[in-house]
Amino acid sequence: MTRKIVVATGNSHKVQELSEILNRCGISDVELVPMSAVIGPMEIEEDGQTFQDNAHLKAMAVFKATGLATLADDSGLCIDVLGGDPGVRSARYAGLGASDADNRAAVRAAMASNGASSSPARFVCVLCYIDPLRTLFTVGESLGRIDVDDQGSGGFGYDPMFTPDGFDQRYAEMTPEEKNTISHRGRAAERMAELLIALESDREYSSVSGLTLEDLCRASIASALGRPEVIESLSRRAQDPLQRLRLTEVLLQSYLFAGFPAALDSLATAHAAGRSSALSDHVESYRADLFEERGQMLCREIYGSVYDKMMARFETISPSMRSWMIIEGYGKTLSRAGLATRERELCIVSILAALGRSSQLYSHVRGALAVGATEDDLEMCQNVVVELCGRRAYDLLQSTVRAVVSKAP
Ligand code: ITT
Repeated sequence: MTRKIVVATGNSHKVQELSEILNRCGISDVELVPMSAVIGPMEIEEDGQTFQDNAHLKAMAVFKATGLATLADDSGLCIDVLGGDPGVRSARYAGLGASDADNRAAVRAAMASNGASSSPARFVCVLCYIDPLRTLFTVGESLGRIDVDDQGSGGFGYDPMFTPDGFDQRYAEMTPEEKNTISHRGRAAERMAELLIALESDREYSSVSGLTLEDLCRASIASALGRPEVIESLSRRAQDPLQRLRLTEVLLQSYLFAGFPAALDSLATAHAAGRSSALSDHVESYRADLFEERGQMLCREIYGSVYDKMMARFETISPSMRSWMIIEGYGKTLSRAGLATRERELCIVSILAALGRSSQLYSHVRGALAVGATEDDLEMCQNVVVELCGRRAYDLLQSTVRAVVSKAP
């Protein structure tokens, strides 16, 4: 069955390039639909300070308006002699409503006033994907050089001025396939395709990956209980960037339940045993409003009809704690790219069983089922728990699962 993803852009070149790239990456069951075909043109104020913030703003606006899975692209050109300009203002460097030719002329004028006819530069693209269960970000860059004259007639925007490193042709002189293979958008979209394929089907993922969901639950418990030998062996098996990203995410989120020192120790252990470069770890710019928004969305997804009651109760106990939980916990940490919500919840269930936190465990078993986990998934958690923590934790988890399932509508 073909899934539709709305592309939150008014730039038809982006839709075309993204479609070609995702197709090439083997995502054949996805149809990218321009937002104009679903809701018509929409004004979205791009007032973020970073590409990431703007990509999120666009994706969130269209996701809210349509309720459909949405992909947004924020991109631009950063030129060294202009101190990184035009950057996030690339589309409106010559003013709101400026054409591509106007913007190129504005770059030419700015470079001339710096006495430069050429400069190192890079294109950056941040993609943000939002559906009801997750928010994913990927980033791609292409390094090269900007010259003030135009050459070639392909592509769009600053393509006639940009020569990527290792080539002597401008982007505008390349075929779409040549550009898409090496471009910032190509890189970000390839990475997004990897995540979408991996998160869509755990089963498929497990068969090509060294780390299964069971292993991620093991890593969670090992982080909370301080079992470096388990983390070492899992880290050695996390070969490719996607596996490292998933392991890192599991260890990072363990801080919410086991505290910073435990999470930091396990990240250090995983890093040392990984042999390769740093484990993948993506620092998002801190935006409390953004985290609050997506935290509320995720928390509501997990807690369903009890969400409002729970929030009201927290408000009477401690408004600060309520806000930390939503902003820091759900919005900043548990909404990050790399793991599906169901996977995050099963890892949390494993940790809570290991730590014997019975009332939180009850909520998260219910939450795991609400975001698509099955009773088989919970049985898998029980097996991991008995393996690493013994009978007592296993009994707690088993009786909790029974209690939740018996109360399910
Ligand atoms: P949406 O916001 O509606 O997606 P936009 O074109 O305004 O469309 P951005 O705000 O992300 O998009 O600005 C991106 C600008 O950066 C774009 O208009 C070009 O000027 C430039 N740009 C981005 N990717 C480019 C590429 O592959 N080739 C040439 N110029 C590019």
